[in-house]
Amino acid sequence: MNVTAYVALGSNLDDPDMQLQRAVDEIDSTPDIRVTGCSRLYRSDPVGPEGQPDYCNAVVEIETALPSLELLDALQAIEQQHGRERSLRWGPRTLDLDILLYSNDKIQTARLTVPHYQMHVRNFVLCPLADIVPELRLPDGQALSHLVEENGQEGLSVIANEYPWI
Ligand code: ROI
Repeated sequence: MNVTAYVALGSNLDDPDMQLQRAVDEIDSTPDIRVTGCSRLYRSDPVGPEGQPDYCNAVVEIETALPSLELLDALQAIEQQHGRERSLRWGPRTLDLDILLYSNDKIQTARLTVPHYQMHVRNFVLCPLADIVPELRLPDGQALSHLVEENGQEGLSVIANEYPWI
């Protein structure tokens, strides 16, 4: 277990709190991945097409022995188990697992971009990440605390403090 990474969780279908709670347990049960930190649980206004339900969002810190693309495979397998269908761009989803950061790496491949390409403008990712590592700097040197301040808290509320959330 030699790499620290951060994974964002999001859901707005089929009991979102439960989707996220189960996903954390499944990530922790995956061989070569251990969950080492967990944010508070948030409710957030949907970004993207209007008329979809509110989201639940959270972030976990993991330690992993998996290379980044194998980690992506493992997370996508968990998404599939939750009935995730990749149909509508920015549409509602039962479970979204995004690799935000993988060590201090910058990764640019067809399947994976790390840091996540929109994390610096999404408060529903930045705030939960700051619950776990408030002092973090992104690979480009930007302070997470600065990004949190810049993006504010609009549309975001805490619905549970400690994991297990429900
Ligand atoms: N909006 C919110 N609030 N939370 C999400 O996790 C989320 N995920 C997405 C899109 C559709 C962009 N909007 C979201 O993928």
